[in-house]
Amino acid sequence: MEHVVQQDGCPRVRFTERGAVTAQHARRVLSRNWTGSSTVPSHSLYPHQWSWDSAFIAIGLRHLSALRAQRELETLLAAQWGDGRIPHIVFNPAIPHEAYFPSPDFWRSTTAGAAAGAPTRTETSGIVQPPVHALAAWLVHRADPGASWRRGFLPRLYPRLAAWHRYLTERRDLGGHGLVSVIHPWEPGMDNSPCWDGPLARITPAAAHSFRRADLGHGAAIDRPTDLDYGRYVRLAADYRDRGYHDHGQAETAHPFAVEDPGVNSLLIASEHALAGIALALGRDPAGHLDRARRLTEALIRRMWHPDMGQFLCHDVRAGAPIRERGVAGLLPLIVPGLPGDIAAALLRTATGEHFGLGGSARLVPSYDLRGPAFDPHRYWRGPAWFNVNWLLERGLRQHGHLERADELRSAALTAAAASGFAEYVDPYTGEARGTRDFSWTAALTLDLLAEPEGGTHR
Ligand code: 2M8
Repeated sequence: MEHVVQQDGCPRVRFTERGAVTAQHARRVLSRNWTGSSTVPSHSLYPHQWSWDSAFIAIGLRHLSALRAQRELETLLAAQWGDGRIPHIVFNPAIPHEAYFPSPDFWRSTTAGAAAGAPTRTETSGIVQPPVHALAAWLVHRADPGASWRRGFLPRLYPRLAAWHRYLTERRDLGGHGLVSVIHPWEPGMDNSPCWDGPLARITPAAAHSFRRADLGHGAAIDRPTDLDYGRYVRLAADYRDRGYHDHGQAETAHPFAVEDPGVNSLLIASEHALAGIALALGRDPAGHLDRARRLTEALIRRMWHPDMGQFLCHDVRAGAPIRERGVAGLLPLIVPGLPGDIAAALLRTATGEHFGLGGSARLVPSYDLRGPAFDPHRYWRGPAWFNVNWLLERGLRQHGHLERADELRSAALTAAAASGFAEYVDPYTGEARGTRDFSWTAALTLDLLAEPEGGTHR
């Protein structure tokens, strides 16, 4: 039997009976986390708007309300800086500063970011997160093209998304190889991944007494980054702020932490393809976007594909060497349209092998190598399985024709999301909930997976 979830006159989405119960729970989470113009990842741990969270949230919201999904992205993009960057946090002025660290008085975007074109009336952070936004905008549009055209959604978003991609490719090619670099471990979204341990070891941490963490008031210390990690995060962000959030470009960069990450670059490529779709829908020539996607894909393979490891590796720009750690970001190029079939097949072998356990020892794909020396099934991005990552892998597997694997992963993700109370992340072996609960992207991507026809090729 099928159930229909409908809101705000939006498209009718059909869920199976079992799915309908989960969908109702997910919808309730998203309603509670909605602030009127955007969605918080979690009221307790992350009480503002986050950049890539909002993109994933919009992808799920499109099944409930096209209007809310559009507004989610529009609110984020309204805080875009003049230089094109989309800040990783847009602060809600109604939330007290003590609720989250680092708060607006740390980032001081309206003053320190003035030369880079930070908004004058909205407080934001000054770093960025992975560019999932054009992909999200395209999926939101396609869920209800009528509602999108009526509100002029694509014509308004397109120039902003194009400027965002230009910022990344022109200002952030710090290695000079045609790829985007991240300059802070918060930028790739996988904050304390063991992949950053090497490059971070060169950073002198800020003194422990110079800042006060707010996260430990809401989350278990063993699930979170350490104080030493935080000291280094603070040092990097404060130094960037004190340089006016200026990006120097190319290898002689002043950035002490500069890493090319396969996750960030793959998401940019997928989003560049989405931007080509948007351009075409607007009657524009998509060639520039397709060309950029092709060049990025070539650079990604040339610079980060390691056949001996069967996966992509991060590249430490400052050290001039690959980072030989198996982070899950190294599997995310599966999301790249047109990735050569032999590379996609090798990625699948690695995903299903001893390091990531897909369809074997692990319930969901972990954030880091199950066999790695730093693996910890509970600590944040050092092992736990995350729902956005598993959603991306599911989509990538489907895209490359591995439909059975995709169906298995989809089913495992739905079971774990519902059983964990839409946890932020889970133990990859047991599915035990870790981090915060009622987490927005877990709920949103659950809705998206539920809306997908079993055995289908795309959503
Ligand atoms: C986590 O990161 C923030 C800093 O941006 C934090 O630890 O306070 C990460 O999981 C990141 O990927 C996510 O976007 C953010 C909000 O959910 O939380």
